[in-house]
Amino acid sequence: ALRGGMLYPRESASRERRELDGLWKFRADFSENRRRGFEQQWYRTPLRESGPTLDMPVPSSFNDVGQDEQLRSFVGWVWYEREVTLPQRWTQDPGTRVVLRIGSAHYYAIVWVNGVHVTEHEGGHLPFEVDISKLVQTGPLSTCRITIAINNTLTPHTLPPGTILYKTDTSKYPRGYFVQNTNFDFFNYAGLHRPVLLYTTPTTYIDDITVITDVDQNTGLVSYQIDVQGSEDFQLEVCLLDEEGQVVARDVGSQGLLKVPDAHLWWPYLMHERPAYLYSLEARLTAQTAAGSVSDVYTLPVGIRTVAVTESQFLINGSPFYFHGVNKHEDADVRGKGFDWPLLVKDFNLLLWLGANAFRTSHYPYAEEVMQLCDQYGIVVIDESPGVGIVLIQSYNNESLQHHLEVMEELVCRDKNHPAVVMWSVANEPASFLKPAGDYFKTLIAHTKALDPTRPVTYVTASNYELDLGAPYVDVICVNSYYSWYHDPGHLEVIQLQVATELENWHRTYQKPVIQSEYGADTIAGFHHDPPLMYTEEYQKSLLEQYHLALDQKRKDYVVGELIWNFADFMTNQTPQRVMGNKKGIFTRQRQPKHAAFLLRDRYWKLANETR
Ligand code: BDP
Repeated sequence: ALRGGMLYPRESASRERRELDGLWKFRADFSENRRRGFEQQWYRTPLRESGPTLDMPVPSSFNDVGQDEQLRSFVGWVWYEREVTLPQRWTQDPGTRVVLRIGSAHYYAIVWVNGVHVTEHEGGHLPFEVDISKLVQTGPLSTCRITIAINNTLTPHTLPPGTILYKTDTSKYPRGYFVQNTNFDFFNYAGLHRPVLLYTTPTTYIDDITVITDVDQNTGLVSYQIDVQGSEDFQLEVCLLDEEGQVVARDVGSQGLLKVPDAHLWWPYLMHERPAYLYSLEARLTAQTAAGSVSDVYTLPVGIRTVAVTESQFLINGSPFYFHGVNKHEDADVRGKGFDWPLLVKDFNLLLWLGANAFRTSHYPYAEEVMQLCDQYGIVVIDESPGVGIVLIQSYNNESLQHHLEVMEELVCRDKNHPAVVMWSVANEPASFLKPAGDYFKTLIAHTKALDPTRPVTYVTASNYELDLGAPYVDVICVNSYYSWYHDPGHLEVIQLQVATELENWHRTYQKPVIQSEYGADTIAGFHHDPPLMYTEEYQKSLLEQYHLALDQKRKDYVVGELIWNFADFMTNQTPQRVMGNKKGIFTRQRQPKHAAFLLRDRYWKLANETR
């Protein structure tokens, strides 16, 4: 649960940051009940004192860096530890606040500093942080030991949900044997997936900033609200700077409205000759404290744009926007879901090469650094929660709902200021035909809209349009379908009719814009056959072509987007349906194009030129 804001830690005249990426000490707790680490209090002394440790890179999943299959598929508690020496100005100055921030830890995390429990967090895809000043500012020590225990177990009430299946037949399985089941196909990678860092602020500090933008004729309107912690007696000065560094508007106080005449709007990639224009909102806090005057400075990138939805259109800055892009995963060889700069830049270069103007963060929030690049490049984002695989009736109870509401709070808090984010998706392919789904999604969507009244909310459905109980509450209908793959496999000739009928049914029933939010075919790079057969590059290409013919019939009316499943091949659980992962990528897992990538590239650039 959230206490306060979740501003991205940026350096400024008043703030420093210290990355803790690199090698950490690591141990998986293989004891039968997985609780030896707690019984023996592995956090009290250095981890090596209670047994052997491995070197573990951070950020990375722990699963694929080693040679041990037991560790690759481990379910339970793993322990990370790292020592850090802090500069004196952090440990000696009582006016400095030292914060430990963990970009993500999948799934449940407990954190100790020098053996003292400091925080816990549930959920694998959102950051959490804790003020550790008191611990590092007592005593002569300038070194501190950070211990993080992480449990990747998924239950019907986690997000995403899962089930632990105990296999009790001792003629077939060893005593205590269990497996983790999930209702999504991507591999449940775990560990410290995103940067871990320490940063400082003054003890009176800017805790949160919320920006909402609007446009009136040629004037950009930026209304802001700033939350301050640590003192009641303060002044705030706010400036908005353009890309040349010129101040274009200023105001004072915790709330205000900045007016920018002749504003450069934030436009999506390919929609304007100057897309993704970002202003900088510079907030300066001055406070009077017992120790004298303190100041804190924080700079937030701001894109001025509007988002709106009609019965048949998705509007950005009042112009119809057509999503032509991809669904992604955070996934790569060796590092699993670990954040990686070269991979991130490669993926963005591929998106630009494709002419993709959008993606959905299927099926969980992505790293903050990803969202920042979307703002900078003008790539539009449907920001999805980890609500994937909600199919069990138990997952519709109050415990699950409460957690889902909290996750939406954390997600909106983290991503609310990104101009690239144009819509929230609260779930993917839930069993939305189950009776409790109606109330569940009604509450969840209303809550999300209360948290952020400025963006539309959706979830992605694969239910039948007549049976879907949540669809009345969404702003945009997002539909996944796998015609000629899971349905009528091998029969490309039925796609056009089935896609056109389905899109039409959804729109006629709900009078809302529709996005084809997934479609695709598993394709093993290098497999060829003509006429096309399933799993060949020719089949993927033909399947896409058939979908495109149907989409072209409807996109002038109410279809507002198409997102291919998937950008790249990705790792899955081992099942008889998957050959070393899901192969529906238009790029391989190593980010090399299959034939279909060239087809999509032609199409996306053509679509871009039509709407420009
Ligand atoms: C869809 C899911 C997606 C899967 C895909 C598939 O939304 O996560 O990877 O099917 O089976 O239903 O390829």
